[in-house]
Amino acid sequence: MPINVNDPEYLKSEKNYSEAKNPEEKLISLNKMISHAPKHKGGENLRQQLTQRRKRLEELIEKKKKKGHGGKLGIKKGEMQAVIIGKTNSGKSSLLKVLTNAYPKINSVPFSTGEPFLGTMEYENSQIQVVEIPAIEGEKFDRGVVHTADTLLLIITLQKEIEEIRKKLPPHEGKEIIVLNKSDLLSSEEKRRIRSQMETKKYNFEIISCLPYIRENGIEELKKKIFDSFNILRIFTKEPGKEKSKKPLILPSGSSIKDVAEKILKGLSKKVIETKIWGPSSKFGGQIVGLNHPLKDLDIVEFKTR
Ligand SMILES: Nc1nc2c(ncn2[C@@H]2O[C@H](COP(=O)(O)OP(=O)(O)O)[C@@H](O)[C@H]2O)c(=O)[nH]1
Ligand SMILES: [Mg+2]
Repeated sequence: MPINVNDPEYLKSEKNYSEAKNPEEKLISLNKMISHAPKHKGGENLRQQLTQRRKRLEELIEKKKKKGHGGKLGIKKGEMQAVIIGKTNSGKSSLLKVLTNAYPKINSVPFSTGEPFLGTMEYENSQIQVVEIPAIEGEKFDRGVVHTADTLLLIITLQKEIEEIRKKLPPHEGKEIIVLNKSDLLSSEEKRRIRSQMETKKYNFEIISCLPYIRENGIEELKKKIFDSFNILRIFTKEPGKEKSKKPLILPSGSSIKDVAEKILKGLSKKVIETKIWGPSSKFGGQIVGLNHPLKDLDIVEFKTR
């Protein structure tokens, strides 16, 4: 019996899955479908079908790689990726530069960005990948990167550009953040008016300037919005009697102890005999919990294995 799923996130991913142009894009949407599939007993069949489909897709991608075609030289997607999308001269390269360690070309020649540029934004102990892609009006606008990104930064200088950009976007899973750039060219009165209009429209937005020496340029606020948009958990692990790991594991929100175990013990969560937890999801430090215990951001997990 097929069951009826009405989770909006699931339906959105299902639609994106059917519209995806290649196996790599399909896999990303399928993974989202799996994470939003009903967890109860009635959804068991569906979950099984989806994971079987995932296995076939992964095999297909593997085969394609071996044959050596389809492996379009490009960017290996990190766990948290934001893509900068906008018109020519809106300040895409400048934004990449202020957010990350990248040194893209910056000038006012139209369509100067012909290839994607990549930078890493360090934020709260995590690395976030930021990609600048060619302008939306040009031929090199890269729909593939937009389709798979976790977060879309729509960079504009005028509010009407929001709809112009949205019209050109392929189906995507990522959340949108609207970034109004060049605010240094606006008076405080104009800024206040724009802010209140964007608030009325319930946009997720930030008003910024990429110029150096502008005070209250909105960049720190934007970094926080980007980080918050990923919906992830940072989980530290430790071995009995030792310090916690320096770098956290990154897991989707809603993950449980079992997901951590699968990730670090490579599918051997059956080996775990006892789990202790410290941090936001624990009642007290060192609490013993089961594999289904739901995690919170910045938890520390210790496994005793056989
Ligand atoms: N006044 C002002 N100019 C900016 C700002 N950000 C970028 N620019 C200028 O806009 C032009 C285009 O910038 P660029 O980053 O190359 O835009 P791109 O074509 O979207 O990559 C350059 O002359 C930048 O110096 C800003 O916040 N304020
Ligand atoms: Mg550029």
